[in-house]
Amino acid sequence: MSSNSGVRWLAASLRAARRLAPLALPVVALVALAGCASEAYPNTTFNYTTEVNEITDQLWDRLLFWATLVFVIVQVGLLYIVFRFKAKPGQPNPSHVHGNTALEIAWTAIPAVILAFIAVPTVKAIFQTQAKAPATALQVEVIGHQWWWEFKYPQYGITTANELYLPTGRPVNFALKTADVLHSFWIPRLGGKRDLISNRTNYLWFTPRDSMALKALNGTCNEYCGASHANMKFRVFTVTPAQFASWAAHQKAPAVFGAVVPAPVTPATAPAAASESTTRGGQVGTALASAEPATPVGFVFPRERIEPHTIPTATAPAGLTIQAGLTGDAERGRQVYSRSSCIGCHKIAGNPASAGVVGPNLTHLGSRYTIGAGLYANTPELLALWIKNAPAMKPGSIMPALGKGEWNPATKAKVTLGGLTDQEIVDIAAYLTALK
Ligand code: HEC
Ligand SMILES: [Cu+2]
Repeated sequence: MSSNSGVRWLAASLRAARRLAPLALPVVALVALAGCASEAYPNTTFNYTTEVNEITDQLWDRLLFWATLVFVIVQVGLLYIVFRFKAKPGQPNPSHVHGNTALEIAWTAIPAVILAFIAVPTVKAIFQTQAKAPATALQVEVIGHQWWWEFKYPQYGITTANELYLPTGRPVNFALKTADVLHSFWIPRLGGKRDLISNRTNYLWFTPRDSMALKALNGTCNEYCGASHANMKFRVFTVTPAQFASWAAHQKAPAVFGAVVPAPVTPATAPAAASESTTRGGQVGTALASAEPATPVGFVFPRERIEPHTIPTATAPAGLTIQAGLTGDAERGRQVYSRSSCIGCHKIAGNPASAGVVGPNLTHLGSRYTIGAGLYANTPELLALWIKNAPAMKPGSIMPALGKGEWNPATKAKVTLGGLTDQEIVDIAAYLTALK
């Protein structure tokens, strides 16, 4: 490229840039807004909700400052040289020089100084965010599974799945492990994404600020882990220490079975179904119409505080349906559940038959808001469809299709022997919904 065509190209570029100039201000404003408006961007990580995202954000601001400074200086120098030394007609070739010690020392030393300005705060931030957690921290063991999250609170003897309760004002120390492949644990609003690595425990700790009390937050897997990686979500509920204590005390105990209000799975028969029905057997045997459990359940995150961006919106796949008009019976569901394959994979404290550890712990499923690792709302209808054919609801699901006549991708055959009828499924859904 001759120097003339280079200059022509630059001039054309400048003309194009001038045409685009009016766009510059809105673009800058948009980028700036994206960074600060946490209400408009409810999953933003650029806010100070824990020490970890504060440290990270301050480091980022500092790097951005130095990077911008260098960029501006380099560009101004570049443009100056381009215009000051452009070829003029009749001008002789410039003289060639070879080496300039002063210049070379300068352009080695200046970047070294700039790097020091970047390296010192970076290394400091690494040490701060990798430090050992305070001894008083709440311990939470996080175990990634294809494709769901197991949460254990060893200090409280609690095992749960896909919904994490965190008290504010107390450091929480996550011990991150995986049961299979790599995963990555991230709650954007609280900051501090960290990987789950096979045969190793990673740690991450932070303290949700008091201002974060009573918030529902999204959590995701951020390391590609197979077919349903994108469906491996979880919810975080930040609560006050007193609410946490109440929740934890109840989670430790078996579910209160009897707070059952079996809504019909399909709206068709709603009025008729609601009027009959009492629980048969069961530990409690309260009337099904009564919404009040016999024993008070612990604190559950209030539904009205759940903001739209944390409510699952997935709908059941076309073609997967449950026969209309069936009403679930929780006690009958308990019996069917307790003699089905479920018990080999799931644990329900208080149901001695059910001691599996392959799938999520279902002890208090009725007080969770989501199923399928945050993919679906926990409604009796979606729960029934999930039990009928989990792989159709979530590609690759390790939980097999269990409804009679359903296609089971694992065996490449239709479910026949031991397949559940729609009535049995709806009964099991009523049982699980009753586990508050
Ligand atoms: C072979 C093991 C296996 C069997 C059998 C099994 N499940 Fe599952 N179940 C799983 C796994 C694994 C998951 C997690 C799937 C996911 O989210 O990717 C799961 C998820 C669930 C969930 C959603 C839980 C949550 O918090 O997201 C429910 C409810 C459930 N199973 C109920 C049942 C019932 C009821 C039965 C019996 C009719 C049953 N399962 C049989 C392995 C099994
Ligand atoms: Cu994952």
